[in-house]
Amino acid sequence: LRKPCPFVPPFTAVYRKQQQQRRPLIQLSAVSYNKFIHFALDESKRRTHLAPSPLQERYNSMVSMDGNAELQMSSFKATKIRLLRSLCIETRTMQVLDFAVFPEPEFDMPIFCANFFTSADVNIVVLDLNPLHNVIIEREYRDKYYKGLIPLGVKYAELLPWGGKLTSESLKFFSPIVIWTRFTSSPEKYEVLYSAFMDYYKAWLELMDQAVVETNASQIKRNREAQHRYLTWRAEKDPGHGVLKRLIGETQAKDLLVNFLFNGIDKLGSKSFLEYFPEYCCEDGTINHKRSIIGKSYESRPWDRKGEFVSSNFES
Ligand code: BLA
Repeated sequence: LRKPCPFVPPFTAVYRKQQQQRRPLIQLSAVSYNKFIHFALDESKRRTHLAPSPLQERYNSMVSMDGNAELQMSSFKATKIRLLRSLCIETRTMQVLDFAVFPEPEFDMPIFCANFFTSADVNIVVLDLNPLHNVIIEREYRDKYYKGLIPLGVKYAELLPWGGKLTSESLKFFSPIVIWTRFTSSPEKYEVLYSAFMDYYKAWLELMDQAVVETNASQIKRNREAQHRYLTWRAEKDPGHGVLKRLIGETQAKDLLVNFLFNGIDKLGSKSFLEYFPEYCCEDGTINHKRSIIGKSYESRPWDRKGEFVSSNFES
């Protein structure tokens, strides 16, 4: 296996030398998402006790079928955290981060979500505190978690502009402060992304600190079902599925999605994908393989600077 590209941060002597000599930087070598994971783990450990997840034993590192990619996985749990897990993929031409934190069902706080895909010419980024409940309809829920974070969202919406049309169904899983963006690699963008990641993660940890345990059984049930629906959606329709399939084959990709990345599908609920999303049902009763039934929409950011959903932007 080829060693992963060494990370060359902008403050190192190597980086400065490259700049001075005006040699073109191989942009990908400047991108490593390990630094993001280290930050998140260190910061989490300052706030809570992270215990290893039982998943760690089975999901730690893998090499792709062609031997060119390394997949690194880690997972933890904590008092309020059902599962904190990360997947980092490094190849000569691609870097991927999939980092998420799922709360225990006794808490209705958002799910932390960082999905970054970097290839030689493009970065595809989703960074969000994915709401557990519908923020377009449930204003109370929206205000509870996002009201204080709108200025943070506005700041980064300017630095990392809206990435254009996307699978319409995805928007229901996003919050008013979602960062959905695409850009070509540069050290500057990488630093902006790192600072956004740090700020969003610190904001999420703050929500975790303040989250009060729910004791009402029907509310807990509602939280559990909402998280189950989210996991069911992502395990079936995640845009990363194709890449994972190419790297490790369909069987292992499906295993990784269902049992590691979106772990909990078999424990948090029993409803099927088609029960949650019946519009995906084909005539023969199977799941439509299309990623989207509605199609792509939302050319521009459908949330205004006050965090209000601007539905007039909807075009399907
Ligand atoms: C593209 N990834 C995308 C897009 C989104 C996301 C919105 C744009 C395409 C689209 O409209 O769907 C991410 N979508 C999300 C997230 C949620 C969602 C986070 O609904 C959460 C609810 N992306 C990854 C991983 C890989 C990856 C792990 O997160 C690879 C292993 C790859 N994402 C990837 C690729 C594309 C993409 C290759 C472009 C191809 C495509 O558009 O399908």
